[in-house]
Amino acid sequence: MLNKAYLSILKSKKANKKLFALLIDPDKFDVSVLKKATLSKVDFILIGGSLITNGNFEACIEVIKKNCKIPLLIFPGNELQISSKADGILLLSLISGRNPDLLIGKHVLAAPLLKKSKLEIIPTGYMLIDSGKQTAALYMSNTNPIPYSQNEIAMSTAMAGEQLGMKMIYMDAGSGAEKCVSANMIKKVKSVIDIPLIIGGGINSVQKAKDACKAGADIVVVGNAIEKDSALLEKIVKTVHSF
Ligand code: 1GP
Repeated sequence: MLNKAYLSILKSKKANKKLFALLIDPDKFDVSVLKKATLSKVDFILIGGSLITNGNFEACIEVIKKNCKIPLLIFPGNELQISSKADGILLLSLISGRNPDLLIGKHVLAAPLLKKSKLEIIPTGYMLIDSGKQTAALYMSNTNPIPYSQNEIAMSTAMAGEQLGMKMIYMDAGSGAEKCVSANMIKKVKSVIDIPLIIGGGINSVQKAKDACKAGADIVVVGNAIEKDSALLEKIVKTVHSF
């Protein structure tokens, strides 16, 4: 297990270079996005979903690996979403919630498989932030999110994640969120951790990507908005990279 992806993230963070990750939901995968992702210089592709119904996770990974060279990291919705064909996995522990299965239970089930795989494992403290509506991630995880304006709770949770040895913190308002994680919360969390900070959920415009970067995101994740309008991809990546 090499730390290639994580080392490149650390290197970018040190150089103050923001990164962009495109989230692909296997249920809504359109192969044409891969060419656009390569041309736009997307830094990472994340693959996964809270619930996959039609899409074939494994087949989707094969198609991505065959058609582009962008590092592919699994963003697992559950323990079934593991494949050695990807480059790595964000090993998420849902530290904003109090569901033991998502803090450690599923990890125990997945551990032997992960051990056998050659996947780069990046332990990631995953925090769901309230966005004003019930998201798939919230419902499926059976947890409460951190309230939208409770910056202190978010700060303490992120600090605890870092102290527990997580390599990154991912603050997520949930796919298609109406309200993104607030700039204020991003700024506050950023001020108390040294590990890379990933921000996602509801980023559907250049301005929102800019706001997340300005507030302190090291990596910006967009999924939904690109599924709806792939022309946005180039503009958002350019904005993130120009920071
Ligand atoms: C969801 O953070 C990701 O877990 C991306 O959210 O699909 O709203 O871009 P969007």
